[in-house]
Amino acid sequence: MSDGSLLRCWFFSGKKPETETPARSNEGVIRGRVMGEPTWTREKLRRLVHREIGDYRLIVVSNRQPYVHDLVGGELSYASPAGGLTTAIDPLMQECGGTWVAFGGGKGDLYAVDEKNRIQVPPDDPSYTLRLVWLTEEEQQGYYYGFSNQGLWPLCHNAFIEPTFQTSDWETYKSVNNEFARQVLDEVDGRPAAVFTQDYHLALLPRLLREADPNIITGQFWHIPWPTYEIFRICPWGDQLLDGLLGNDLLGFHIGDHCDNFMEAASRILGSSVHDEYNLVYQNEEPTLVRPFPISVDFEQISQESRSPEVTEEIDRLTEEMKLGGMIVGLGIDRIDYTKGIPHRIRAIGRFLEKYPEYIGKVVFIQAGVMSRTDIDAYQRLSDQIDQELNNVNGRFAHDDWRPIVYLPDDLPAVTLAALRRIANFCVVSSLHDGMNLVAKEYVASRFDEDGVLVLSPFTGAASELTDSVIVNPYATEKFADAICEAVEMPYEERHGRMVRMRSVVEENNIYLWAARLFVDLMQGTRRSRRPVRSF
Ligand code: GDG
Repeated sequence: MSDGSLLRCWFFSGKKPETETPARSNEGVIRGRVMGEPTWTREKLRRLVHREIGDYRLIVVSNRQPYVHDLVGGELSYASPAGGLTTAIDPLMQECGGTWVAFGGGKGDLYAVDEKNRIQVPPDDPSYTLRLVWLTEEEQQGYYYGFSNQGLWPLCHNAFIEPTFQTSDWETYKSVNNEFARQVLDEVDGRPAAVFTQDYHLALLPRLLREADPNIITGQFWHIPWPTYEIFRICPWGDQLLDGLLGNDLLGFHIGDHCDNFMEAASRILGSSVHDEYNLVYQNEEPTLVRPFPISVDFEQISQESRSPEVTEEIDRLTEEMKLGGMIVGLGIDRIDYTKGIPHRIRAIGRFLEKYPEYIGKVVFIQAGVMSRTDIDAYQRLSDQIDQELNNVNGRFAHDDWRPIVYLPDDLPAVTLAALRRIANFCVVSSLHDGMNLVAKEYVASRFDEDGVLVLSPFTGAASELTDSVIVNPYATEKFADAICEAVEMPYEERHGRMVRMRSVVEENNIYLWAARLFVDLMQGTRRSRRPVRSF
């Protein structure tokens, strides 16, 4: 069976569990698995891409670049920004080659690129081209901080932060999307190309590309949820966003609910024809295939790195410095964002200690996470709120040199994050709403020892797959406190059984399977179906 036909055998319902504590079974996720087939690897993906891509060039476009250059004292250095997008797409590009077009936001970027604004990356072992787009301060404010992150981000997440829609931000968003289109078209240069756009910053790009060059194959992955029609319709320019996205041959979301919400919005706002048995939306008589592709992590790499001597040394260092010896350790790792439910988590830990005082002095919760979007008021308010909740819980329970919660709001190196994942007896992901959440999958992938408990919000895409986690509503503080207690007290046999099953899910549904499914649908499904169809 060829890789392509094997992929088409896959079916992923993508539906969220209907109850808070779904049946502990992975059947829905691993349905379609062909027993005995090896899991997807970089090498297998590379072969698939080379076979499918033919003469087409692969171009990835995103706001954020995977390697940001800094300039300190005349010295250039680089770092990979924290965030799910880089984690997911960089390994894919490393295998496939091609060009990644992104905003050059680093202080050292201008010095790192050549005269065509290109640089080969990864810096220590180059395998693909990064082409940078320059934006003025004003453009960044309007397009990134404004329309994308104060409009679309809260619009798409049920976190009860009101979206703000400013006409000037929208105008800037449009002009920046045009600038990205100009740069991508320059990169394509009339040759056959498949352009794979990432996320909500570039919703207008596919339509602009299709209008300029109808031969370009266009695909996009929307990394965040798509809201219900009732919520989406408050966006004053929703029709234009939908039309922009329907310039794609293929549009991917993490789960089926988000696809359904998108198709409903297209039908009710634009009057597009929706053929939902085939997940097709027709706009201007041209089809867009709308499908769930649950994103994942490089299971094998994370699992391997987790066993490395560097990680073991780091575990020793952290255990000594943070006095973790003999403690039950809990862990949270997040980009500090109001969608991640961090204050809710801290409150639940406080309630857990109140309800189960026998754990005072015995449990330490480490909250790691990098600050993001600090220029936006809602993020500053979140930071204050986290400080308040922390002071409250630590103030009430700390004694001698023990504190229940240790907060590390830094961009921690990968080795430290890996060590924390191995130290942690349990990991808490309490998002109020999250497209997928890679932290949950990274925790599972790290636990080669097949131990550890994942406490997971049902409002993450990951909850559809990781049904062996302890699933708990982050708003239900009482139940959340009990879930923490359940994680702390879970017997080894049960922890082990659950972790083995979750590892098998993440190992199967890894980042390479995600990329392979997307790629096959992009190159085969859509190229053939790009025929005008009048009506159903
Ligand atoms: C969006 C969607 C979707 C976290 N703190 C540090 C750090 N991280 C890394 C984690 C993980 C990544 O950042 C966060 O990924 P998430 O998936 O949790 O979240 P978003 O950034 O919101 O990503 C999300 C994702 O896109 C992919 O489609 O899953 O739903 O919102 O890899 O480990 N990394 C470093 N230092 C930190 O302090 N280096």
